[in-house]
Amino acid sequence: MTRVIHTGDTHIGYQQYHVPERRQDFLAAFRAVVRDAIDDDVAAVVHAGDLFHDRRPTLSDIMGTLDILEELAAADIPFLAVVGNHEAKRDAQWLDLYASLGLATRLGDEPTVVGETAFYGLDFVPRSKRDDLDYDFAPHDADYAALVTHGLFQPFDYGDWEASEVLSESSVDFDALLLGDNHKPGKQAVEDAWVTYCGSTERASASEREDRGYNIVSFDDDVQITRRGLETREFVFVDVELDAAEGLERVRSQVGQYDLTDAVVIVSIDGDGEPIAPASIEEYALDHGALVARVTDHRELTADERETSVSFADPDDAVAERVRELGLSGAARDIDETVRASKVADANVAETVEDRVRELVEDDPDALDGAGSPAGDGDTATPDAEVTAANAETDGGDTDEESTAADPETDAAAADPETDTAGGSEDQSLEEFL
Ligand SMILES: [Mn+2]
Repeated sequence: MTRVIHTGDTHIGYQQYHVPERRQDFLAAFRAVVRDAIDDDVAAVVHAGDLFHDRRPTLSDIMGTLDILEELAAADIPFLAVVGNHEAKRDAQWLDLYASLGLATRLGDEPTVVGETAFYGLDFVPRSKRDDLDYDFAPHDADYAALVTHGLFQPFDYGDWEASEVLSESSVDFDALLLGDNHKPGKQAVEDAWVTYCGSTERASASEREDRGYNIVSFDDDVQITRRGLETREFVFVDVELDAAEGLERVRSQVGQYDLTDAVVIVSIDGDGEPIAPASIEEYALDHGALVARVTDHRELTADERETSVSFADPDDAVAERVRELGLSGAARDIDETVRASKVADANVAETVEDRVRELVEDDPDALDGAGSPAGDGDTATPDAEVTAANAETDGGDTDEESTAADPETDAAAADPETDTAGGSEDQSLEEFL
């Protein structure tokens, strides 16, 4: 029997909502997983990509991660990992740095055998490169085999690649696909194998409402996958449906029913009622101890936008999907975020953006190139719906999310396939954002 932790989408370095506490949270979640692995004495920690939120993590995030991996190594538990779309660099990967220090194994087409199981890896593959894959994995003589990879696979939501294709094309018979990229956990049986997402370990978007955690995978006669939860930052979701005569007081009293201490408070207003300044709710939440508060007033949408936007269960999901299609570079999203950041006063936005662009281009002349697959080809959402999703975000969306891609100028500059002159996309395969 071989029992491992399957985790991924850790997104270390993500300073969500522009607060340092959130940045710490993402690192802390990784530490919690590793400590569980040590307490539980599992055979390995298998990481399915997006250890880092972007391909240029800060030194403190690199060091923090190093500390955690050292703890794991001291307990003699191997860390087996692949590279996700967020963190992928052109040539060497951060993972190689940890591997060179003996703290990680970068999985590939040769088996890494732990206990009775052979683990293989496939880094995130942009859509444009998938036809070139040979699915040629070296043989093994272990009892079980698992492939670890990062991408959006059918039969799960947003899947743009069939898990069954990977399983049937591969030269090795896999008992399990251990996946990252979709932050929502799940498992399904496909072609006699288990295909499973472990989910993210901290909420990288307000659409990730469910509790966070990771998978425990046991290879023993058959493959068994169970979930274990993680203690993460409290998120308080308040959805208020207002009647015609209701307004601010009603929303406040709804929000006031929760313990907001140190929480991220996400308020969503719908229905009728009086106009409400989101800032007044946000202030109220902060006064009651919230770390961050964000208010989305869906009533601001026009009738047309409402009609189309109902095709999405959650505007965050729709925007996330759209951003993936756009293939915005990390730099473009970074600038977009600066423009929307509540902490940058409007008067300073132009200067801040100019500084940021200069920094980015000095650092990497290709920083503003789009990433990979051109928008729109063969995708599921209709163009109308995409546009509406973007508008919805502009009008009332959770504008602090990294996924806000609604600014038309940003879109045009970053999404135009012609600007992608790099000839490939693995250098910044930030197809994003799941
Ligand atoms: Mn991710």
